[in-house]
Amino acid sequence: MRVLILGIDGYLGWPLALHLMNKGHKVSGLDNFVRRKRVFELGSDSLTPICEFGERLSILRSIDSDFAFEHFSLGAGLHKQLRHILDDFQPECIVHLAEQPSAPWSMADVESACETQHENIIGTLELLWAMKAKCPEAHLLKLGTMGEYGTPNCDIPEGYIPKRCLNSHIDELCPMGGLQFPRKAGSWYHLTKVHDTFNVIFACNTWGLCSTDIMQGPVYGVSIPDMKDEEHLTRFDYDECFGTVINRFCVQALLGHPLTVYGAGGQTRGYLPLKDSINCMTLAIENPPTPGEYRVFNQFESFYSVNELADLVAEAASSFGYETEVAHFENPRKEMEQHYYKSSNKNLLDLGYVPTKDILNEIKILIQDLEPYIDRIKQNVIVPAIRWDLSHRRSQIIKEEEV
Ligand code: USQ
Repeated sequence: MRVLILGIDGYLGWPLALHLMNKGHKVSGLDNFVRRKRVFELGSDSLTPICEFGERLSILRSIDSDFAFEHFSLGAGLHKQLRHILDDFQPECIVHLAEQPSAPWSMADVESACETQHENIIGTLELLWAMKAKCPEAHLLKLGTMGEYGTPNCDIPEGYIPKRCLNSHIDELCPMGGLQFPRKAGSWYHLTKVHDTFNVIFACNTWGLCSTDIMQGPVYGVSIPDMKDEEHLTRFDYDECFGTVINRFCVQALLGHPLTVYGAGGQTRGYLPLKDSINCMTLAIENPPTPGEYRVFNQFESFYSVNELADLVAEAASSFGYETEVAHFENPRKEMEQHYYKSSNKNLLDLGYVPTKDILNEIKILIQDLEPYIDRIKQNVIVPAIRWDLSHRRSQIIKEEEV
């Protein structure tokens, strides 16, 4: 299948390209390298020493000598250029990973909030228009987030309110059944995904485009089986903006820094390892929706609270001789710290997703993958300073009795 990956230089885009090309798909890609730039501006860098994109191009061209790449920014008003690119590549599937993915970055200041909303919402809108003009039959695989739903006090379905009542002990038809499940995003970033959702649904209903909206939980890990050499590793961020919690905890454990549990640590999300994320996206690509269809896949392996994750990372680290302290830090975010959380991921399971269940083992693999790079860790990007209340200051450790 001809697959165009937007954001091919990123944490997910790079391993997805390797995986799809190894499977024989015809891949092409776009990127503007803004992720590299933003991480540098925070005073951080990928922990894995990723090579310049020129070298990455050589790696991809050693798999497919015709591999095509364009330096391109979505959301920059380059409508004609985008239409040309789609015309040239004639993709059957477009994987859209070219959005600003960080909640804290979107909360840092007005510039970051506006850039996030513009890049994500307008970028996707530009893409929808270009698809309508040049490849209306292509499948748009769009990265959304489980964070669109927030943390409601009921089970989270896949996109839509089910026909039966959400509380399983009540066996009644729900009058709201079939409507979109309510959204309650927790950052300017998460809100962009909500807005995208509605724009994509509109394009499917009105123009007959088809799309899979992946509601993905936080991903962890740095390698997948397709990576044979160091230069195949994906980027690995651990700063307060671009590092997700398990990835950050593993770096902290290697550094001997107390694990930074925000607040009470009861915050629960659906997590998945990098290899599962790549497998799930591949399943969605190889099993496209029908014309005009908009479908939702909740993408995660299982649910964990931050406290559970901290204990798992401490246990994994101690098996390699790293004694790890778990600390509670003032929560820089505004979020519920104890709450009900349960969600369905039936659509992917039905398609054949086999979740990697042994999270402790995955965390051990991650720690081993990162060990060679301990000397590259920058300690000053660990403790968060971007706060949802805009009082820019580093979080302090909370005393045990105050948690
Ligand atoms: N957290 C800590 N300590 C840390 C970092 C995070 O306790 O050092 C907590 C956060 O407060 C939050 C949870 O861990 O409750 C998850 O945070 P995260 O930084 O791993 O993930 P998040 O900011 O929610 O965003 C990430 C990706 C984003 C994706 C989202 C899926 O960056 O692109 O959309 O995961 S979800 O979380 O389901 O919304």
